[in-house]
Order: sequence, then C-alpha cells, then structure tokens
Amino acid sequence: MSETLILHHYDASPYAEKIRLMLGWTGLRWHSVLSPPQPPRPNVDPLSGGYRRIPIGQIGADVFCDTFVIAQELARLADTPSLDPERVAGEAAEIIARAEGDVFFAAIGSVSPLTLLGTLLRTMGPLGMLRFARDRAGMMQGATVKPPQGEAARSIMRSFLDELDQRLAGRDFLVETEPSLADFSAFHPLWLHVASRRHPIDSRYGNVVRWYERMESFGHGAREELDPERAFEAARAEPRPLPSADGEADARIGQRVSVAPTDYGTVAVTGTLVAATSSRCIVARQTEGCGTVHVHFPRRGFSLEKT
Ligand SMILES: N[C@@H](CCC(=O)N[C@@H](CS)C(=O)NCC(=O)O)C(=O)O
Repeated sequence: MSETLILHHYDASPYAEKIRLMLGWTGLRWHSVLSPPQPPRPNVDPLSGGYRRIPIGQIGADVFCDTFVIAQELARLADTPSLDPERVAGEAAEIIARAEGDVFFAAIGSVSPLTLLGTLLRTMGPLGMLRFARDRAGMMQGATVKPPQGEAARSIMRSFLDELDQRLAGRDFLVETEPSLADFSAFHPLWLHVASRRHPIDSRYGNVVRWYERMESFGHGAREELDPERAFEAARAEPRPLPSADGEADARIGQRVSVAPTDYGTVAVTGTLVAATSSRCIVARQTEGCGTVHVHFPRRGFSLEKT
C-alpha cells in the first residue's frame, strides 16, 4: 500500500471533489478516509499537526496539505503532466486563479440565504448545520480574503460562466485536448454552486453544461474506504527521501518553523524544516503513535516562519 494515495476528505468538500475526479480520470487506485466537515479531525490531525483544511493526502509517512501538492503527487503517480501545477502558465493559470479565488466564494455567496439554509439543513440536520455555520464563521475571522455576497457574487458567477461557455465552443476541455488542472479547478466551484443551489447549471450555458457532464462522468474511480487506524498504520513507516533544493539552500533547514495558509483557515503547523524547494516546503513532526512524519506544503499562499 506504500505508494497508494490516502485521501482524508468529506463527501461535500469541493476541493476534495477536484482531487476525487482527478483520481477517477487517472484511474489510480486510492484509499478514502472520511473526515468530519469541521475540526477536530481525529483521523488526520495527529498526522498533519492541525492543518485545518481539507483535503489532505497521505502516502505512508508523507502528508500532503493543499490540493496544489496533492495534484503534484497525482501527476507523478499517474504520469499525467497535464495535472501538474508547476507546469501551469498563461491562460490556464488565469482560469485557475479566478476559479479558486473570487469564483469559489461567489459560488456560495450568490445563493440566496434561504436556499443555502435549506441545503445545509437537508445535508447536516439542525445541529450539524449550527456546528458547521459556527465553525466557518470562526474560520473566516482571521481571513485575508473577503467573500463576495449577493449581486456582486451573482455577477462574478455570470461572467465566469460566460467566459467558460465561450472558451468551450467547439472544444471538449478548457486548455488542452485532454482534461488538465484548469478543468478540475474550474469544475469544483461550479459543483459547489450546483449543490448549494440545488439547481443544475443554467441551460443557456450549453457548452458549460456539456463540459460539466463530461467532467462529472470521470467519477471517483477505484475508491476504497479505509479505517483511520489503517492510515495511522501506513504512517508508521520511514518518510520518503527528501528532494534537494532547486535554488539557494534555505538557511532555516534544521530549525523549528511554523507554516500557515495566508488566505483563510490560517492555523499554523509547527515542526522542523527539513526541505524547501521553489514550490514546496517539508516539515518533520514527531507524532505520538506514528513516529516521524513529513508534512508537505506549497510555498505559494503559505507563510513559512522561524518560531
Ligand atoms: N487552497 C486549499 C483550499 C482548500 C479548502 O478551502 N478546503 C475547504 C473545504 S472544500 C476547507 O478546508 N474548508 C474548511 C474545512 O473543511 O475545515 C486547497 O487547494 O487545498
């Protein structure tokens, strides 16, 4: 099981859906460990050190925070360069930045509060909904992003859908002839929007509707549910060899550092910096039950500070 990806996620998570669809498309076998929709997450907190976002990937004693590094791992495992975030440039980079920036938040902010309430009540029940709402309000308190609401959010959604519809005229995927990271990144906010609104994408965006169905048809592939205990067992291994620096060596290697997202869910993870490349940093953590684990973070969108 050493090279099999374990995904810590919950079914309603759009960023997890991005990765699940990539797994479906690549046909990679994977293990699923279901997490609660909000912290605490006893299935993965002991490994990640409290990183508060979902999804989290794991291969043995290596733990991957953020879909940027998870996609890097999938591109490597499935030998599919079109999924590799480091390869992204130009128009693809613009689509991704937009989809995972304003559009992601507008996907919720554009839904009427009453409809959203109904969706949350149906999926979580009254207590679950209160717990979830309280958690997300707290998470956004330290955030540096300001989610658009109401008409501003609806206008962002309309212009995104217009742009995708034009781009998809006469083509199956957004940038390449096969699905690429841009497609998966543009898909998941729309999936969130459809689920929150309980309404399919408007039929006037016919190219988007057909593309959406094409993306959805990849499914989740060879998914196998795993007991969290088995994920801890998998972590009781040696972390894999470290990458070497691709530029000047980071002077903080060997020192205690804290790493945190800079946009939202800004909870810091602390440990010893063991590797830093231009695209990711790796922090070693001593855990109680699993020995040393290496936690990987992207450099972009994360702070890395000596503690
Ligand atoms: N940039 C992150 C964003 C992940 C993200 O925002 N995930 C949402 C769920 S889809 C989240 O963690 N929300 C708070 C939570 O689940 O605790 C990534 O690419 O992984």
